[in-house]
Amino acid sequence: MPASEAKPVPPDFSTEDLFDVAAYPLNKPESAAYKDMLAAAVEGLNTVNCAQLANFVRPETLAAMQAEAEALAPDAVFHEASLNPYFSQPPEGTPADHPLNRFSPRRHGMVRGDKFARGGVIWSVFQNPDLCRFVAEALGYEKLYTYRDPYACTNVNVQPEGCEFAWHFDNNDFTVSFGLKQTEEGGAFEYVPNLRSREDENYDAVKQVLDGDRSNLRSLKLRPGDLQLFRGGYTLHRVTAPEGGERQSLLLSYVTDPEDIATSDKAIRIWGEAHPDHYARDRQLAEIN
Ligand SMILES: O=C(O)CCC(=O)C(=O)O
Ligand SMILES: [Fe+2]
Repeated sequence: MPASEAKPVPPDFSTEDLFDVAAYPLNKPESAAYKDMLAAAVEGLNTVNCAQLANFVRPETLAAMQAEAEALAPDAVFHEASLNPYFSQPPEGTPADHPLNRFSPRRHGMVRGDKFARGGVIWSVFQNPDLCRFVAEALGYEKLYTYRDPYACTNVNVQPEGCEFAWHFDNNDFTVSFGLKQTEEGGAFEYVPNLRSREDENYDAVKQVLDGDRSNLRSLKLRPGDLQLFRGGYTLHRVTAPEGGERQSLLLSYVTDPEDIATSDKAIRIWGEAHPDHYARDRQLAEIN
């Protein structure tokens, strides 16, 4: 259907408004089709720590999400740093070619969670209870809650042309992302599943990947409207530099503890400032301790 004939997204943004429920029946959790969708996601997560659900968002909704993200991208907080895959500092005496000593530049922007209009589509996607339940079921959690941190709850990651998001392991257990904007060349999500475990850092294998070994590497392109569930804690991954434009992804954060929120120190480290809710958290923690 040409864009001019696209139906406008109704203002209440139900599950049916937001997502392609014919292909992904989020609204019918008792149906066989839902169970098939869930089984496919669980299979991806259990085998390669990643599940991609292509064209998850309805086209009209995607256009509205892209417009919101595009309008807010100039407000993104830009981060520029030289980081190793662990976001750590190596102990003294670490050999130069050791993964702990392999620093790469990273430059990207993050649109803060409080910037999104509460009646808008991006916020509605984040707050959608059917999506939250599906994410929890796919990742094997009894229940997840939308993260209440005012800045880190949901973000648009803006990756400028030519800027690689270099090899790393995530600090959080999992990420939920939607593609918003993609370039023809570059901007690929590359990952090597199960490279380290709780017991073994497996530095030799990490080093081989950093040195260019692509033998167990998987590469996917997160296209606008795709949903991706990813366990990044044990999966070395990167996003290659977008060519000929910028890449944007929407990151949604869910937590197991509904009270969870960053302290003011952490917020300032990430965002350059803190919100009154972060200071309230500091006071709450001081009372507990
Ligand atoms: O933009 C993405 O698809 C994910 C980037 C990433 O790896 C991260 O935010 O840790
Ligand atoms: Fe990551």
